[in-house]
Amino acid sequence: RLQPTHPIALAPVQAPEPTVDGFVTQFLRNLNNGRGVALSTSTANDRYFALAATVRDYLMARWLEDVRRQRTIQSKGVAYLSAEYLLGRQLDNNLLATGLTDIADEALVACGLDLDDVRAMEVEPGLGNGGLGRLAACFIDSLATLGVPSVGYGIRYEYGIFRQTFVDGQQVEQADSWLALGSPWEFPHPEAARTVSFGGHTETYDDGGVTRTRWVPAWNVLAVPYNYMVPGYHNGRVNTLRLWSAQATQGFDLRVFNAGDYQEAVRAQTYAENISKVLYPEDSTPQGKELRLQQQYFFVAASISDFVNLILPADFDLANLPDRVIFQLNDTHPVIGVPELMRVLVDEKGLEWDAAWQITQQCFAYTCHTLLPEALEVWPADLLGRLLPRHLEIIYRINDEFLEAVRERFGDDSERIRRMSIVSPDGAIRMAYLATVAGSKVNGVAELHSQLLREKVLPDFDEFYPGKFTNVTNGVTPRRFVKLANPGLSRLITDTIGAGWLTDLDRLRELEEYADDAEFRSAFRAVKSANKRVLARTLAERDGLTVADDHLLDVMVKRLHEYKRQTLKLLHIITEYDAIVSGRVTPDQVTPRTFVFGAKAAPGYAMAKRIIHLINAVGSVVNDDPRVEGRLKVLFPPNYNVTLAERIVPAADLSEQISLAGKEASGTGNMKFALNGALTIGTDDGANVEIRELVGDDNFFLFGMAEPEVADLQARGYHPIDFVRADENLSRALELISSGAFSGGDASVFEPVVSNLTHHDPFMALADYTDYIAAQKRVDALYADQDAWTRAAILNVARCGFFSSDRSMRDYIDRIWHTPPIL
Ligand code: CJB
Repeated sequence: RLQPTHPIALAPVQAPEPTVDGFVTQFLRNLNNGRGVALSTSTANDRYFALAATVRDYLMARWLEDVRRQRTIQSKGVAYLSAEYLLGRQLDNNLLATGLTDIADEALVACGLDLDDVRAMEVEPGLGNGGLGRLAACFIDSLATLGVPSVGYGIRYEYGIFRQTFVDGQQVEQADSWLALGSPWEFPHPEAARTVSFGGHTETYDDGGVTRTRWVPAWNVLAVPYNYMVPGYHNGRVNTLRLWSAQATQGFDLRVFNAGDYQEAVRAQTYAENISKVLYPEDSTPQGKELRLQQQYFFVAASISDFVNLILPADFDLANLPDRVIFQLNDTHPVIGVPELMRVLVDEKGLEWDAAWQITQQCFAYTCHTLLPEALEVWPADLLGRLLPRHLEIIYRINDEFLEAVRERFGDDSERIRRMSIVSPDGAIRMAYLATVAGSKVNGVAELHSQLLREKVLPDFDEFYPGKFTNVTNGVTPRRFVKLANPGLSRLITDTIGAGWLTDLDRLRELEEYADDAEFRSAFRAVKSANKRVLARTLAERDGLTVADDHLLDVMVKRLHEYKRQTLKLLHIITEYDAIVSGRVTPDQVTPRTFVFGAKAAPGYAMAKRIIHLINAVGSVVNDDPRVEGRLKVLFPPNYNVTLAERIVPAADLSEQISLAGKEASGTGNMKFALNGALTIGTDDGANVEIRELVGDDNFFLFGMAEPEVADLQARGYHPIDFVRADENLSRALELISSGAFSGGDASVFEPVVSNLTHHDPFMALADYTDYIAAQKRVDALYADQDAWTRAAILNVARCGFFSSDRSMRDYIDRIWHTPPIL
């Protein structure tokens, strides 16, 4: 215990003065002392770092206090385990949280600088692939805003999601070296590194008459924590995100180096550091790669060790662990944490197996984010056994005892045992089953998804564990996706219903009555137009693209995946184009539309990459065809990311959420668009169902088969060619692609896409085509009546407050975590 005597050391940490003078002083101090440069000689990067440091300085006192207090109170908190956090830029978010945006703006002007120029220096940390990683980022924002004690645990990938470029319309991936100029938001703590072990074997030994097992690993790496502040909105709360970076236990081998074998000297170091080198760019399709399992165990083992050995007091009675923490498993990626906690409790802390299992079952909960069977992770037993031999033994024992309990309940039903076994018939470990057996709760991410999860994916488990399954519908943070992304709309809302809605998003309901107010409607439309101009500027600067004025902005941004059906969108565009060039309609008969795509394809997903190529190919033909008279435009800015989403979402008129029913677990882009006043054209899938229920059928363009119809058609036998024959527009659109119209006459280029659709069409795009086109006609009709359209858009905003991630967090707290806010 420290015994300081100086009064300053005794006082709480002081934040700088929240005034322009205070800000300027701190900023210059950071520039001079932190960067070692004068204002006059500083670079843009120096200024960005100094500004970030200044914002940090304002947050620091609260952060230190919140950490100190939680150490003292030791109240129950959330340890959110996620392999991905797709954070987006930090500067504006942190300025917003502290309420310092205007002061910072003025302070920089007073220094002869422009906040926008400094802003532009920030590189977003792309430490996630898509929805799952972005959800984790929204959740930690909401936890801080609600004042819930929580730590986000994850991996500090040296390279995040790849940077996408297009070369001749085809995706080319480049490494995302987001750390090249350093990161001003992180605090490394090498002294708090945890050792994480791999390989080797297990052995039993006699411990005073008791036979125990221990793991004798073959190699270790160090997990070095990097802490990030997670500030709540205007509540003074600052939580922590702790990302682990892999480091060799020893640096290079000096002996080997001196002998001249430089590569060999750093081999072990390189091997260790590869663990946190790069984010796997697969979305919804886990790769059975050894390095990926290493990553998963690496961050989970470090996190559990951090919590158990560093955060808990030394004399903590581990029987009480469930009163102190809930480890939330964000999909199956961290599920290896289950046998790890068992190993720690039994092998390291000496607890009896049964007691440890009791504790473990209360300390985990599992969120499933998918229904695609190929996305449920399984690990071959030999791989797992080679890398984590003790964990494999523990998994086998968990499985044996679980199956014994199943037998007790249902008798020796070998079919059921085979279905429910954590170990599959071919010896692979089903991580979703392990998570379900170990978790106190299992949740899906939207009502429909949770229902299908229970009924179709894990029905045996639902029967065996009544009450274990629950739903928490996803949400998005209104701070980033309304306030920061759409300042115009935010101002209009505050001017209309007053402040306070940003942390109480249900209050948006108060806007409903203004849907019929002509003045409000025109203000609302003006905001949308202004947002389109901002987007136009962004795309011009970023990609040299031009956005026409007065077009309906029709947007589909999300990962490229066949189940999401970007091809269906493309077929609509081609149909519109074909109608004009074939002379069936004149250009002035079509609604002027700009179609915006944003999508990355997993580098190994050949079909997805072909579809990207096709979108670009269709775009260049449509955009350059004078017969279209500019009434149809296709824009596909490369490298869609959080920063670009913040520009696209507020500008959109129409949100495309057109996955095959039963495939999109939830979607969260759908929520962001609706909250920003875009209307949705969508299937009855994921959270679309709940959006439509809330906004009303009149304010949502529903089309396509519902999930039971999909299942029906599948059962009857799906023949896409029948749908081609039944709809001339569809056959013409496909024919146009096949003819080489979008590939300079070379019919072979997109042949695989067309033949896949006409012969297989695993996600039934062709079956939903006719209804989709009909729904697009309803879009055109409503858009022609701007008052009616705007009314519907306003009602979307007013009725979507439910989709705040603050509500999601409250649901998790009530249904799963039982971790009250500590304010
Ligand atoms: N999701 O982003 C991913 N990656 C996966 O591996 C599995 C699912 C998405 O998670 C989001 C957050 O829950 C969902 O909204 C989305 O539907 C799902 O595809």
